Amino acid sequence: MNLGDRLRKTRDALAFRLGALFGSGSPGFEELEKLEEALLEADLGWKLTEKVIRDLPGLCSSRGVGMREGLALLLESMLPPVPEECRGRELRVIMTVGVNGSGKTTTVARLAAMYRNLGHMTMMACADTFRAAAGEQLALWGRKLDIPVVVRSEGTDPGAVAYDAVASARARGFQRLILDTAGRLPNRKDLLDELSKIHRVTGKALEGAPHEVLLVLDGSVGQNALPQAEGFSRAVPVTGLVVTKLDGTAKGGAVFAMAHETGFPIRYIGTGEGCDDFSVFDPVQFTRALVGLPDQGGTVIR
Ligand SMILES: Nc1nc2c(ncn2[C@@H]2O[C@H](COP(=O)(O)OP(=O)(O)OP(=O)(O)O)[C@@H](O)[C@H]2O)c(=O)[nH]1
Ligand SMILES: [Mg+2]
Repeated sequence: MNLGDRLRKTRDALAFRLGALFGSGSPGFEELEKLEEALLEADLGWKLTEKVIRDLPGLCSSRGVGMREGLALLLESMLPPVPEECRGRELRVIMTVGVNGSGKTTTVARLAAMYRNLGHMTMMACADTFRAAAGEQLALWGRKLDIPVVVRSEGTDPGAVAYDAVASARARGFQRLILDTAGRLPNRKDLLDELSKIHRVTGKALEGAPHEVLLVLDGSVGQNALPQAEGFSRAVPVTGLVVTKLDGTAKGGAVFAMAHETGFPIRYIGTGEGCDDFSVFDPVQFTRALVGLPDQGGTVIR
């Protein structure tokens, strides 16, 4: 299944509905009105939708492209650049944060599998000692993927788990440690303080760690992602976003609003429940898939 198919719901809402509009040449008033409606429905948000409607006609004529190409170019330009994946062999710690059920644990397993497949010695650690069965959930992924997992009993201080996991990864020569944390609401000061502490303690175990803090967002929350990003970045220095569950929503346009408004690059996307339903985010590929343009020479336009 290609990316366009996995993003089917949003793609259909945007591209399929607009199939008739996407002719060649500059869009007229009526076409723009219908486009506006479709973009709002895909949860692009008012601000970005307005920008598209304002800039699209000019862009189409100055670049000599059709509406579909022009829309792809405009949407791409709203995404912050994605940093290169670090290929270094020294230990890097990656921490996931987010609200309850956003897909953190699944993301930890997927990232661990990705790094292992890139040839890095990888381990996972469960700093969610709050939710019953959180450790078992990660341990299950560990057995399935054959990747070691650090798990401590429920109620253990999550900072202590993080510290021990980093110390153990260092001592055993691991190159990637992916840290899972408990789900929490971004308006709970006590829980955000706990997160700050996990972050701080990790840095004590290894200078510069965690090297990445990934905020995991459920793609279907749409515009509500913005207060989450604000809340979490008050507690920890978020370095990027992971947007999950994009298979189950027609609101994939929110991805652009999330990235544009927060300024955080989108690093990975989840498009299903399996370990493989996960991609490194590629702004061009994603945008083209959403508006129904072929990825590389294929025929996707509908
Ligand atoms: N359809 C779909 N489901 C997903 C995706 N990512 C995660 N899920 C599902 O979402 C549910 C919650 O995922 P978890 O990874 O346990 O979420 P979490 O953030 O760790 O949850 P807490 O630890 O309780 O806060 C599980 O049923 C996952 O299978 C995705 O990209 N698409
Ligand atoms: Mg979890």
